[in-house]
Amino acid sequence: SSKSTLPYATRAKNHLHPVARRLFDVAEAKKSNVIISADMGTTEELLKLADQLGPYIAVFKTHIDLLSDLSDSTISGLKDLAAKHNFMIFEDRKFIDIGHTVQQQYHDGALRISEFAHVVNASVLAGDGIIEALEQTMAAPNFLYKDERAMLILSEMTTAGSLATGDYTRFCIEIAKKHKKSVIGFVATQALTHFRGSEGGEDEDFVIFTTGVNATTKVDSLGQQYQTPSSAISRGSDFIIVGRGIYAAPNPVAAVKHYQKESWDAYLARTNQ
Ligand code: 6AU
Repeated sequence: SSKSTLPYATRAKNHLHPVARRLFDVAEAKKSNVIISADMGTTEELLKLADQLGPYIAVFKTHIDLLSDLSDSTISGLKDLAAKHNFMIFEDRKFIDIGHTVQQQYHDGALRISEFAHVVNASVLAGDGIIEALEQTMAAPNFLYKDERAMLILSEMTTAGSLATGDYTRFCIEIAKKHKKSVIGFVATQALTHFRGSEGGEDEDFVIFTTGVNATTKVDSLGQQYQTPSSAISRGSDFIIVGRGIYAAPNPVAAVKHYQKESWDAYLARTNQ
């Protein structure tokens, strides 16, 4: 974001979207800009991780369809832990279908995403109809979580050979600018301010979530590519997303504290605090 040199507290005060304000408030309150990517296979493992790491993270990221035993207790357990530890929930569903289908995938359905996820992400491969469809559901008069839901556009990907680059990414920025009622930012590897025309007005402040972050590893065996926490933050990321770097570490709590410190220090340096 072009606002990346400002403290989260300032951005929280000025942001037009309540979900972005809350994200920045949580980050300040917990001194954490870490998102755990909780790619667990069972409810027990998922909730255990949320309880263990909850104090050190700003956001808990789920792939809810990885769970072999998704039930009411998964959803209620997650919501209870989010309240207990003051973290937000990001369902990494990567919506990509036609508007009519994504509305059904988002709201109700087997995964009940709208009930638990403050933030979701969407691909705009099919154009901006997908954003309009999700925005319509989020803003519906009878929607229970109005003003508590938002989305990110998946504007770059971390895998080798990704096609989400250049003009595609620029198109994502254009769409985000047109949908500030529901789009609060991007999943991207860096701030997107190097794109011409990306600098918006005074009121524009896109939040950057950056995945592909690992303090010690460069790649995995399936095309994933990593940068370090301090590299991500210094390139303009606002929140780092870490999966295996934390949950697969010998001691996940020690690991999350390490990532929290490295990325918070990088944020303080970037904002001259
Ligand atoms: O840290 P890892 O590699 O264990 O996990 C990275 C997590 C996974 C991916 O599905 C997700 O981040 N991800 C995404 C997201 C968040 O949208 C986009 C992307 O380009 N690369 C990526 O790894 O849960």
